[in-house]
Amino acid sequence: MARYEFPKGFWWGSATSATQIEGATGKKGKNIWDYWYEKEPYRFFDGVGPQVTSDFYNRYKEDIKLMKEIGHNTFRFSISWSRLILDGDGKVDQDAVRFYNNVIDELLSRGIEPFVNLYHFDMPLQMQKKGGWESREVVDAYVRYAKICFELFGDRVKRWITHNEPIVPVEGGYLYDFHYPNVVDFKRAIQVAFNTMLSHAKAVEAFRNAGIKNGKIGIILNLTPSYPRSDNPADLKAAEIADLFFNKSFLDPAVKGEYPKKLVDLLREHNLLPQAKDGDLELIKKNKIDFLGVNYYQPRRVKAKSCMPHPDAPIMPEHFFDYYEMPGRKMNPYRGWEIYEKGIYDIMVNLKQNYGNIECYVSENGMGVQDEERFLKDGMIQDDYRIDFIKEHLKWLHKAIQEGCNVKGYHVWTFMDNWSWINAYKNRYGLVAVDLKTQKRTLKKSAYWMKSVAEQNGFED
Ligand code: BGP
Repeated sequence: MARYEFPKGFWWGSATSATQIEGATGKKGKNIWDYWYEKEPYRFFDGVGPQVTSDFYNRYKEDIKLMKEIGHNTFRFSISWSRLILDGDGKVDQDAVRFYNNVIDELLSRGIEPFVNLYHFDMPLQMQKKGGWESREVVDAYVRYAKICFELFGDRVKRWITHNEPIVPVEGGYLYDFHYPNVVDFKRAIQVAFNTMLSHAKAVEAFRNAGIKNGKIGIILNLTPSYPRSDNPADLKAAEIADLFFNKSFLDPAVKGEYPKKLVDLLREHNLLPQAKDGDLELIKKNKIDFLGVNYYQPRRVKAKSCMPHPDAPIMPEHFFDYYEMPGRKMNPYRGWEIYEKGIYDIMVNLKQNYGNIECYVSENGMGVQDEERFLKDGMIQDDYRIDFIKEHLKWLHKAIQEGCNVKGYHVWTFMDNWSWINAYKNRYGLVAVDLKTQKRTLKKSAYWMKSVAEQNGFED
């Protein structure tokens, strides 16, 4: 048996987002999810939309009590932009202010530090109508919203996050058709990515000007490492390009304040560079983050292309590489994602070696499983597979820390079963089960396991 002990003060907790747990109850402006569901409910698993989800809006007290019971010392949630400012750019809604104040105060009263994220895939509908992240006007509205949040909650919230996985709305909304507005256009996708990064840098600047005492600001990125099929130079090149597109495109400007030259050259060569204004790049350069959140679920395996793309097909990132299914890989069949625990270690070592060992933490890691009632025994879901998943990732994380990586904590995705975008409630990720008919919460076996890990600041195995 080995003992895996984590550094003193390690953050143990979980993460979630507004649209996935709150429910669209109370006074709330529509966001793109409310709207898309109204328009195309058949795009969502079993036709379940975002109206009710896990009803956190009404049950936050009970939920926060449970978080404490299972040993959380930190918890990340997001503010819904379209709840706080119904149309995204107008009046601040006082009911929303009360709600978020209550959530923050409740967490603090239980000794759980709130980490607050400003944007988790949930563009207010009125802002999308103005062009979403393609529009500079929307970037400015986001910065105004960020400032309002710093003013309202900055006296108590010390850990701020500008965006969660900003590349996902780019992929989902502008490349691969799994977020509204369902555009397929690489050039527009790149503009969206650039403007999102700009909004991030402007929010960091606003944060510095807000002078929040002891406050830190960061961004959360899904740093999916790109592993080449082989050492063949063609495979290595394919992996390098995938890494530029999907990791360095946000990681480098956020941490180093600069886009990688190779990425800029590649985009220029294909006439894909986004429009920027004078001063944009300086702004990004000046406003680097204090800390980084790393979401990790799966690796990205790539190989050199085997066929030329069809000349009539729109140019896509896959113009430059093919995906590779490694024989023998371990899979989560429900989500269709490979499980590769060592990836979490590789990410951390990369941050240490190439990104100044920036302060970071695992901001999401978890396993979604379908039909979990199958594992119900003695009134509890016996989710040993989830315990194994978390444990094996934690072992690699522990090794990274032993080797000097600056990792401050680990957040599970997620505290309780929640609404997974178009997958709705298909795959359950929670440490706590939610009965969708009654909204009853029941701890799963993994919740007890996480509790003991948090209490002992580690585990034996
Ligand atoms: C991340 C998101 C989360 C969450 C998680 C699980 O990309 O930040 O919002 O949903 O993935 O993925 P999914 O819900 O698609 O199964």
